[in-house]
Amino acid sequence: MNYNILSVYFIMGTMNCTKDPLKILEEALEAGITCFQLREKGEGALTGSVYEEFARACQKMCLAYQVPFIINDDVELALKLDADGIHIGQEDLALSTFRKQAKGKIIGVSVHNSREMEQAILSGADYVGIGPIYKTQSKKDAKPPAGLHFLKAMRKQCSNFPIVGIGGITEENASEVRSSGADGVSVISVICHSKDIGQTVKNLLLTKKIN
Ligand code: TZP
Ligand code: ICP
Ligand code: MG
Repeated sequence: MNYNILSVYFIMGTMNCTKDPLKILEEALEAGITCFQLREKGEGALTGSVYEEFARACQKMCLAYQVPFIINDDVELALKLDADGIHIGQEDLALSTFRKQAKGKIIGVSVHNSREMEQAILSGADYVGIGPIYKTQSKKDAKPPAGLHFLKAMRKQCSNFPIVGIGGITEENASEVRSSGADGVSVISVICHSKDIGQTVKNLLLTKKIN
């Protein structure tokens, strides 16, 4: 996997949106997001055929912009739609099982400690998501913010492995996340709730590792 796709990694589900979700996705794609994850999860999440149709609409849009389309948790749908990848948590299906079913797909895993990090790599993950770095409103059951310390430690432990930071990341703090070892920043609310999505995405794309 080319880790440049992690640079500005947008995650969204309909429950994160206060205006048309597909309009939000289109504005974000137009402005240059490098990856998209559909995370239809929590209160008010779509289900059944409405969910599948929404996923297909997101996928079609990502394809038009040649941006990878990743599905959160739902391995079955990812295989059915032939998504570009899947992001799974520790409580989801065993990664090594899915790895065999999903040749060529991008697999991301959320990790919260050194052992999970090692296990994800051994099981064939393509990248890991580390967070929440800062306080987040977007995940009800989020663990307490880990700050930059854990991210720095994981970068030290695995010098080349693709890492994306997540949780409370904004245009203001994205540089320090990159400087702490993340190859990319993963965001929900800063894009979903932006008054000017194009500008927000551009600002995130401009954030750089300092020194
Ligand atoms: N996992 C850890 S934090 C988080 C997820 C899915 C939510 C990130 O959302 P936001 O709005 O960018 O803090
Ligand atoms: N990291 C990423 C990239 N996506 C997620 N859904 C998550 C952590 C929990
Ligand atoms: Mg999960």
